[in-house]
Amino acid sequence: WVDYKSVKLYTNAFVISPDSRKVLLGLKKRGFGVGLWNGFGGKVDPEETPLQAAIRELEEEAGIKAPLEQCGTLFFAVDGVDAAFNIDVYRAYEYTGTITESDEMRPQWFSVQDDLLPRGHLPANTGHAPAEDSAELPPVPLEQMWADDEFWMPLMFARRYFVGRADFNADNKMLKWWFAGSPPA
Ligand code: 6OG
Repeated sequence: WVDYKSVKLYTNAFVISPDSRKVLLGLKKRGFGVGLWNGFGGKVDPEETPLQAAIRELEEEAGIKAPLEQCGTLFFAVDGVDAAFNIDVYRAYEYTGTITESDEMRPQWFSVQDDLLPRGHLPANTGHAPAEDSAELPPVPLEQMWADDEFWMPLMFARRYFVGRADFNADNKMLKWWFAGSPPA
């Protein structure tokens, strides 16, 4: 495993349709992870909690407010980088406001392909119906996302809680990883 000197707190937030068939992602337009699709998030500032940071970053980057709940914690270490990433992952099944592109992120809805969904039943659709038919949307672009995402996203879409770690070399290639989730509901 990659060694590191310190840990920095980050957030990453996903808005998901209640049937888990659609997810809102953002294309990172600058900085770390540029050109990759991801949830909305960033560094936790010293005076705020991770939940406050998650709500702030979602609003700054996508222009919307959502009742986020934490659904996972991820740990990433990159060879040659002193500070490892502790990323609290949040999800919400509803939002208010108008989804808006920002300097940092271009938001877009994707349809969640069957590979990322649990077999059999998903939890009942208790919220709003999806705004559009997910069949018309492109699938989640795993080939243009961090390599860890395909391992924990199925746990998130199944409404399970998850933890895990992934270590990367200096070229951002994922070297070693483990992920675990709470039992299926
Ligand atoms: P800013 O640079 O925008 O925060 N992030 C990662 N997400 C995934 N899925 N995998 C990784 O593997 C990641 N490393 C960082 C956390 C960076 C944003 O990118 C996420 C933040 O939401 C290495 O402030």
